[in-house]
Amino acid sequence: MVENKAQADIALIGLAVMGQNLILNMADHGFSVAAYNRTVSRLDEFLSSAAKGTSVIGARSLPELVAVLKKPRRIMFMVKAGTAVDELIQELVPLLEAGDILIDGGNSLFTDTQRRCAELGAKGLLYIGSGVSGGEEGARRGPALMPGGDARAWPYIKDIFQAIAAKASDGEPCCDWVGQGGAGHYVKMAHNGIEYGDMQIICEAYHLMRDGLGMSSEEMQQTFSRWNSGPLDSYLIGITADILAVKDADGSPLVERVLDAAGQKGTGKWTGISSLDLGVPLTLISEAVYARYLSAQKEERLRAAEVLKGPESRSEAGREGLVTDLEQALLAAKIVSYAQGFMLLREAAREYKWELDYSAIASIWRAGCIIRSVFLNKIKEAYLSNPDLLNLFMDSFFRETLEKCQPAWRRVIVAAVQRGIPVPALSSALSFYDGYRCARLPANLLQAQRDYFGAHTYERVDRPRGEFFHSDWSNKGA
Ligand code: 2AM
Repeated sequence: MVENKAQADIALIGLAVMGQNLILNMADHGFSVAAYNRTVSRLDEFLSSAAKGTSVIGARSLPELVAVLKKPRRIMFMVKAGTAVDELIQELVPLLEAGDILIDGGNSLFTDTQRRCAELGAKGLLYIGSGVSGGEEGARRGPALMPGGDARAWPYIKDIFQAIAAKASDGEPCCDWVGQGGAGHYVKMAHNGIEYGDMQIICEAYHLMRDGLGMSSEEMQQTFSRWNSGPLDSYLIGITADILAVKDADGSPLVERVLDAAGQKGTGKWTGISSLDLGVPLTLISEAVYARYLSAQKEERLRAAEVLKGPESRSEAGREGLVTDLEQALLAAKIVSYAQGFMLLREAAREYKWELDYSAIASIWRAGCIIRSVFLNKIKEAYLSNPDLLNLFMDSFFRETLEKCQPAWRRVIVAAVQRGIPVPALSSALSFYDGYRCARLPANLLQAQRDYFGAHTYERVDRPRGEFFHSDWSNKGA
């Protein structure tokens, strides 16, 4: 029987796997955690299995949970994003007092977090929306944490959060204060968008190797393993090598038995929507989302495959060179993806008045989360040496890497196009790079077209910006 005395450092609501693992992680670090779940049987099961023998305190009602907490109360929840969060908050609010802290660790849409932060702030409650990345394993052994919201709460949760977070190779915790309002959830959303992009370019490389170059799973497995000890060294390259090594019961590669129709939970889509809202050309991540949609149209593709013709996809000509080129193409596209991702963050910071520390964000992502990689050290360094960096492309390391990789990158795109193998992310990244470095794009013609049919006016290259002209374009040559 739990005595009615405040003893727990923090409460955690929502005992699905992520919630359970975060509790065990906190307990490992010496924090006293009170656990609650709407369906009480889940709590009992947790207390008698995974949490058995730990200091975890079970609470069977929200009043009981609130009563065992030290003040100011710290209550974290890992429940389904959306209305469940609002319902839970509604139930909790009458039980709390000014200064208490609520932390949403789910994948909430950042605009929801903005709204909740403001609403609860008006009631004197401190609201935090925190990105939690790293899946079940991360939650248990050390996730990357991206807390944002009411900054007054940060000193009260910093110790717990930084203790349970993953540690980067230099020992720094992968958790730091991100910014006001929905900044933490926004940065987590962008992380997930980048994750979509990283996964897509890896899949495109695999597609080209498998169908274009006729490589076996063993050969591809060895290739990814090799790449994992170079500049592409990352969690996602590593698990790709692992996946390619797994055999089905009959000894054939299991991955080839997996249906090629991708699922998603929506964070990549949110990232794309935000980029459209903010006017940021986030082409690689958006292509990655569209590639998932196209994959999901399996039945339609099967019918199309029977009638729509393309070139012979398999040609082993220049195979070894192309595999070497692919590594550089992946690296270049990855630079574009992160450059775009940070462009998005910069625009969001401007729009929502957040003071984002880009070096700290790259630092948080270095371990614990799905996009962890050695590459992020370079981004951290780039923003550390120049916090006002206009674009990652402008940093000498990334600029020189792109310069070095681009002949190989172009050869890969040519090889894919000639074989009719889709590489939407790898190729749109190259188009973006070529567009970004283009001093004179064809938008002059576009403006003329707009002025032609809609009298939308245009500016002139030989006059100051802000002066607008209209011409009678239909009066040919006159
Ligand atoms: P449950 O076990 O009672 O369903 C993931 O779905 C987690 O979110 C589960 O712990 C689930 O609790 C919890 N959850 C979903 N909707 C909820 C709500 N409206 N209030 C509280 N917890 C909720």
